[in-house]
Amino acid sequence: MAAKRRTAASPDPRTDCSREGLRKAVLDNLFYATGHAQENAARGDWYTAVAYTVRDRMLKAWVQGIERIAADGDVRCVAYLSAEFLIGPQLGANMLALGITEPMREALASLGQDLDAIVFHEPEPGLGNGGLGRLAACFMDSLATLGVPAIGYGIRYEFGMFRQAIEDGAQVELADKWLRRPFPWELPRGGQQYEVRLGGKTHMETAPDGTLRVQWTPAKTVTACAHDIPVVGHGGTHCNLLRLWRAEAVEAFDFSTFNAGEYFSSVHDKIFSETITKVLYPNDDPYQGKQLRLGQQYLFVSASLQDMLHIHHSLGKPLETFHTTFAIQLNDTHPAVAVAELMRLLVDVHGMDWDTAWSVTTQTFAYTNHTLLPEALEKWPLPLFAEVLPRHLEIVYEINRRFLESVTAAHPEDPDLARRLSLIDETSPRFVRMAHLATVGSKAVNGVAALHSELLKRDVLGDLAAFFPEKFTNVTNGVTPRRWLALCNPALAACISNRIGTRWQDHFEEEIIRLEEFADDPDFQAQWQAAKLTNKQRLTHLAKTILRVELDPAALFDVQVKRIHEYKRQHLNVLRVIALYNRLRRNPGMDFVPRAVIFGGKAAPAYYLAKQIILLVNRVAEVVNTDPAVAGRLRVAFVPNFNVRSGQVIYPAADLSQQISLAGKEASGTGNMKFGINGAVTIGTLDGANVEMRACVGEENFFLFGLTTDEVQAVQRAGYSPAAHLEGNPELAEALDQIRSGVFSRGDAGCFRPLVDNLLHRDEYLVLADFASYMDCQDRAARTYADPAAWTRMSILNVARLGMFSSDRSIREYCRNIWNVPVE
Ligand code: GPQ
Repeated sequence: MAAKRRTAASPDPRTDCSREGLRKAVLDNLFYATGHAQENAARGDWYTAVAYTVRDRMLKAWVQGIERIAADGDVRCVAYLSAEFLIGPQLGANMLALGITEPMREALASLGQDLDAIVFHEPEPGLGNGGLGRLAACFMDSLATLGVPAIGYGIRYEFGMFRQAIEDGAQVELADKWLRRPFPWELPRGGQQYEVRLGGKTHMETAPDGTLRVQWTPAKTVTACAHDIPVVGHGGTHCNLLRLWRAEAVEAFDFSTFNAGEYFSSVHDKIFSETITKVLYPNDDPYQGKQLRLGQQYLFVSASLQDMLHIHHSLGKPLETFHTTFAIQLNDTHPAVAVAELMRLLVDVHGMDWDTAWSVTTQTFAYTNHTLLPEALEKWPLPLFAEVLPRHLEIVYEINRRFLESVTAAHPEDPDLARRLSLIDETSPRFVRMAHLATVGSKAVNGVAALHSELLKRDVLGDLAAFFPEKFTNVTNGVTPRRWLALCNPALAACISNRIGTRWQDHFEEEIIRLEEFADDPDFQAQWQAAKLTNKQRLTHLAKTILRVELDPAALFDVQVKRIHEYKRQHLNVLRVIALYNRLRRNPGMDFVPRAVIFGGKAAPAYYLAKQIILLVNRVAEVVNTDPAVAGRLRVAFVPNFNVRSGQVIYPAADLSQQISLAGKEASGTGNMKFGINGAVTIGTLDGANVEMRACVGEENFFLFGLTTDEVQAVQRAGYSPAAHLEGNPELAEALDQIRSGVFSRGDAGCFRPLVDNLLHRDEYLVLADFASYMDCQDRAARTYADPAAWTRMSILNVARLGMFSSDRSIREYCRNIWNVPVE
């Protein structure tokens, strides 16, 4: 009663969301959390004060969320295991979820501060490479919004994705010290620490009850320490948890060596331990067999499973029912060692018999595959695996022995099948096949777009799919409409909400389709165009300040931002820019729709050809942007350090979205969806989720080009000859010749030789084969753009019809078809 009276009289200063309440709280935090008076506070201090103010308003839901997971054993909790969570800046998204953006803006304005500048100040936690890590973040947002209890388990890298600088046109990698200032969104959890063992040997020992048990004597033990980040759902009522592990030495010093005066070697172990979570491996698709990487994977998997067992135990439920407490999703094979680790914990540590443990394990896990590139399937050399995880290799062998027995029994007619399905690749050198371990240990396996899931079953995991047909399924990716429309595109969001209200933010699929009826409404079209123009001006400003490139907001903004990879074919895009440039030079008076061609993306530091592509884009930009013959009608810009933050400016400004990977190579793509829901029209191949997007928006609202997957396979079977495509295509021959002869390398004829030779003699991703069709399609796009009403209609219909690409829809499908978790 007393508490109630107090609330009515004076609201709790930690939860008050009124303008005045926020103003007071920000000032309070500014003084007590940063130690600065208002007059002396720098932008970073204001950021910290605002962040703490917002965090305070999340804590109640956060504590309730954790309690719900720890106390309610009846609802299965989703554990999303991922080596990457590319969560992006937190402040803006959290204010949006709580619905306090506008009162906070006013509160800060009354203090002479600009909210947007403060939001922009936040360092980005770059804890992921690209699509896979960002998908995990979108899924966490949707889980919280749908009120599904979930924990995201991952790694707290001290150095996230490198910062990309462009020096003289080339990529330079700089360390990303994102923790230079304390990260206000995390809470270190001293109580959640687990020991993780590495290396050493195993032997048999007789347990007190007389049974034989395997004992693992590790070479090293490290401590995994939890750092929790809240993930608040839209509306602010439900909050989940991202739990990231940091490695620490068990003992900071080895006191015996320390006492002997060996100061440096005594610190050695501490350094080794902390190295494990020091840095994110910056590769997106192809795997790299590095020992430290296996150590990272095992550390976060082991700590997460120990944590889940601890939670399960505290609910008082028997161990055999572990799978009723948790549904564990393996985000690609990076956490697949979890299958062996759960078996070890159940059998070796808790004394469960093998069959029961296997039944629990295979009811607990599900596995998502994210690639069609065979070279990207993770496989660990046996000697390396044995050195880091000797006990797990024995467990993998035992799983495999039993599995292959069942294979041979079921298919005596196919004596080679066991070799193909085995968890061990027996070719020399021998490997552990992580995708096989994940599949055998899971009750469901899914691809991330309809085409991808079909190709997985047909090709990449064909034998496994034939053996376990009931396990294989599809869940098409999605993106959160909160961050990727409401937050990043306030202009378009307002335009949409003025017509259909704001319910689309958390009921995207149901509501956004209502825009369809306004597609031809001239008023609505005018508002739509005005919003796009605002966003193009925002990007123009960014390009001017960081690149000193002048873009014309009236030009067609034609954008390709994503990791740089040959299969994504940024070089196809550059070849077309060169061809357009040549047309303009030859015929300056031609009718030409002005274009701003914008690129962005990071190359893996060791990926030579990808780095050549970045250099080529920048060298072409240098020539095109300074040629008076072009007179600004064609501009090229490479935006450095593409990340979530810059994506939030780039996606909303695009007119045309380039999704031009070779058919059959991109598992899904999610940038395609982010562009689409921001009103860009797609030019693309029938690859990944493009196929479903085109089906949704209608073929007349999508610019399609290129070979289909089946045609690609036919071309490759027949023996592909790239040079043959030069003959009928002088524009293509000219462009390649110019690159080779030094037109775009300041006269240095050798500069792009590796790239050009590769295209002429190998061209694994059929760039030359698709060039002509791409050029034609680009011409069609330009002609359509010249008719603003027709283009705007397409743009509106794209947004209206892309409702299914909300990650809320993906998460509902996971809940119903894979996790068996109730969802609205
Ligand atoms: N993807 Cl295997 C990554 O970002 N990293 C990886 O290691 C692998 C896949 C991407 C994939 O290339 C895209 O097509 C998907 O849209 C994305 O994962 C999310 O599923």
